Amino acid sequence: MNGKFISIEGIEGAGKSTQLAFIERYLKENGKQLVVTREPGGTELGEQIRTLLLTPTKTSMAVDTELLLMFAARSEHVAQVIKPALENGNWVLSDRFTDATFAYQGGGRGIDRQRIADIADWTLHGLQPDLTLLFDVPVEVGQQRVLSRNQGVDRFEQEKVEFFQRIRDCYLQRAQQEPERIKIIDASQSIAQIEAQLTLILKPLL
Ligand code: Z5A
Repeated sequence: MNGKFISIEGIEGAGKSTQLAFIERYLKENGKQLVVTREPGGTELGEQIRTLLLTPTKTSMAVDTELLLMFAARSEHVAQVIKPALENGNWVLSDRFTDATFAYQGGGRGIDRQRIADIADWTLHGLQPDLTLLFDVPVEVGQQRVLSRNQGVDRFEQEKVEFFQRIRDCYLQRAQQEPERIKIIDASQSIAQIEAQLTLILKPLL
């Protein structure tokens, strides 16, 4: 595998989608063959699972169902998209990967981290990003940005501030535990300042 695998993470409204376009442009301008993808999703089946996961429902979804659906979509994503791309020497840029499961289903929903790690070992066989860009903003800032976007809210966006606070804490804790892989971006800054931070991190990888 010669290509690099980059994931981007953060709470809602952190600016991942906005900066994904910048990262894509930057890497392509620097000659990288890049596959841009997302989770949950990235494959036909994965996008169907995404709809199940994000569509608000009248009854609540059991937390284990949510966890297993995330990994079902990811398993398909790895087999159909990520592994083949890396094996062909391409780079992969994924809007979210397994850190999101530790943050949302672990931190947010309270599922035991070891259980998540066990499923990750079973389904991913050690695959993890070479680099994870963690877009970090205070929860209130992220929520304000989502509100000002003026779109409908998905099943996760219906959750309370405390849920997102636990997710942010979990992401930051993981970044502390794995500082070589997970780089924190101060995403409360302006778009231009964030692009400058990203360039500093990405340049040495080229
Ligand atoms: N999920 C999970 O639970 N477990 C898992 O394992 C995985 C996922 C893989 C997928 O949603 C949901 O699935 C997610 C976690 C869960 N749920 N939540 N919440 P997603 O990743 O597709 O969507 P999202 O996280 O909700 O993304 P988002 O709301 O689109 O946020 P974003 O991409 O980080 O933000 P954005 O769209 O780039 O920016 C939001 C607005 O702010 C927009 O109007 C921008 O113009 C504006 N913006 C962006 N940057 C700035 C700056 N720097 N200043 C000012 N304004 C800005």
